[in-house]
Amino acid sequence: MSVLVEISQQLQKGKAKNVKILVQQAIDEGIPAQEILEGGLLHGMGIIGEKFKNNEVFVPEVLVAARAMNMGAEILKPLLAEAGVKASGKVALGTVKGDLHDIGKNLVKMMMEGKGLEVVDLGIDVPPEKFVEAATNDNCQIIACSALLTTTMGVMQEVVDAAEKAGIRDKVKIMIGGAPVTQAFCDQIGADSYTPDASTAAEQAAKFCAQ
Ligand code: B1M
Repeated sequence: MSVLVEISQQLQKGKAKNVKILVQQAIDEGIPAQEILEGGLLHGMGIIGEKFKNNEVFVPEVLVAARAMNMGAEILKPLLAEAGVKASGKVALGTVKGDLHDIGKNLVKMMMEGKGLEVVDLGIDVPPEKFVEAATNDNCQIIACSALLTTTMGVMQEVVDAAEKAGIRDKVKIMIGGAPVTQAFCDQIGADSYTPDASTAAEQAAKFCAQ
């Protein structure tokens, strides 16, 4: 059995320790970090997601799988950091109010830091005013919002409105993403960028900061 299949299987079982060992093994075997992330960790998380949807697994199982995912990704962090010219800039990043999903947000953080950007991680369940406050106090060029629920996507509109109200809308770029988010939604709420995955988000953030 390939090590990537094993990573996926152990992640689905929530065996964080084994996932860490296997991720290290995959690195030692010379498998590229991006491949370990996609073919091992995200593959396993995808299967858990399907089972969750079909009521074959429940919140506790998903939580332990999520923990294993985060621990495995942490080992990949230095390797996912890209070589080459580094960007410089500051991003206020968080998962929007009402939403507790943080795996995608953590990946976005990892990729952005890999590009050399400084990330102010506001965590999960972040109200619109907190994004604006952080962007103002920490001089961030970008506000980056993640949402995984159709019921919390709307908070992104509130972030755009809060930035307008605080008079900082022309000073910050607002980036949005997460599974239910689309380009059409981005256009609709007047955000500056929708990106479908963490590495594209990091590339776009670096471009914004270079402007
Ligand atoms: Co939740 N959950 N969950 N969950 N959960 C989903 C999202 C769901 C699709 C499952 C399903 O039914 N199929 C569904 C949402 C349905 C909907 O709204 N349409 C759902 C639900 C319903 C719920 C609860 C309501 C369940 C309940 O309690 N009955 C509840 C809500 C809690 C809350 O937030 N208030 C809930 C709870 C949970 C757990 C706590 C158990 C756990 C989260 C643990 C954690 O995050 N620490 C959890 C998980 C893990 C999932 C699934 C299984 C996996 C999500 C994930 O981490 N994927 C998910 C099913 C699925 O997605 N297939 C599901 C891996 C991650 C890397 O992908 O976050 O999409 P993702 O990030 C991607 C891109 O979207 C993008 O980059 C990443 C890839 O590179 N991206 C950005 C993300 N943010 C970005 C920002 C950007 C740019 C790109 O720019 C700023």
